[in-house]
Amino acid sequence: MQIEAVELRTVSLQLKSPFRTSFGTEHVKDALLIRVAADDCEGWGECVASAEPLYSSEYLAGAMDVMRSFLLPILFASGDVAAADVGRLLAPVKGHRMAKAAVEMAVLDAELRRSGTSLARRLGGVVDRVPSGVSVGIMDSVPELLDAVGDYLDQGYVRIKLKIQPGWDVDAVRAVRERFGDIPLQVDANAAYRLSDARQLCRLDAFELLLVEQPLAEEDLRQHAELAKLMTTPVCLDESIVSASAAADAISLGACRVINIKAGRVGGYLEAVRIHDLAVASGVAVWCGGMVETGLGRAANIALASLPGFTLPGDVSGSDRFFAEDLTEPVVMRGGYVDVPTGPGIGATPLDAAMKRMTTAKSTVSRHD
Ligand code: OSB
Ligand code: MG
Repeated sequence: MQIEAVELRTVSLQLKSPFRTSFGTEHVKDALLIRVAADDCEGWGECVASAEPLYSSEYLAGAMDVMRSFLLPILFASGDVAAADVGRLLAPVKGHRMAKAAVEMAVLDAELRRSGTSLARRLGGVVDRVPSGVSVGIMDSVPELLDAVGDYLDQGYVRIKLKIQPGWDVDAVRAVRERFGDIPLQVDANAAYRLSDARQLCRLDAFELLLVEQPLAEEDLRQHAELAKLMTTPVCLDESIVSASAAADAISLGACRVINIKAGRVGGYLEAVRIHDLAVASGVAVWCGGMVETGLGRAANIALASLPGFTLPGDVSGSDRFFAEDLTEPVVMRGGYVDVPTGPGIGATPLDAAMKRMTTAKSTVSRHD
């Protein structure tokens, strides 16, 4: 397709409750959305960069700038563009994978809407619903945590992930195990530990967790491999896996037995599928991560999670896990599952009224600007 115009839009969604991780506390979700328009189709992308560069080096205003200054001019100059070409066309620009992923997602959505194909079908999905896990933030107290976990279990979530950090780890996990027994349980440290904390991390081995996610820093592949030798709990990587190449390195180093795949972090849904394929071929389990996406990114993540290698429940919760109101029809979790969208493209579209209310800024870049 020949892209004629691109709309960049920031939206702000109120969170139902603050979401606290080892790197900060979010009260609102600020997202960057991109809409590409060609003469016979349009498509939506969502950029997972946060307002501040605390999870990774990318951040929302930076993503918007790199799109406007570098990524979109390349697409406009490229004439007829297919989604499968976007990664290669944007490769001369180093890094900025979250921005690139959003651009590719929008082109992919447009292409699939035009052909009437769902994203799940295009990526190779094999199921029509996927099990739904929930990520539970750090709380002020253990009783508060137990209330939150109890509520999610009552709603039907099939797997609980606890955010941890030094000072909020073994006691929190023990309390959840004692209250709720043998539930599928895992933890996510968002790089809050160092290899010298190995003794404390090994204390988690007593609780038969499914995995410990990203205990050490993004760059510390070798140190994750050292830690993995010391722990019986499987080490899972999130932040460290920025590409299929990084995944191949991590696997061959023995740095992880499990990978959290987030399309935004790795430069797009097509690279996400390559990591899935590589992991399956290597006997590494994968699951679909989340970045508190709106209904757009949430729908696309569920499509990705329908591929056969996603053998562990993902952070693919219902919209109401985070938002009282989403900007699309909400993703609904029922009986522990969310349905894989079947409509053309990502299978979700913004609702005009909600979108209008939630928009904080909007601009358009055209081929002829
Ligand atoms: O590390 O998985 C993470 C949310 C924002 C940034 C990083 C992470 C998260 C989550 C997933 O834990 C939350 C979700 O979208 O369900
Ligand atoms: Mg994580």
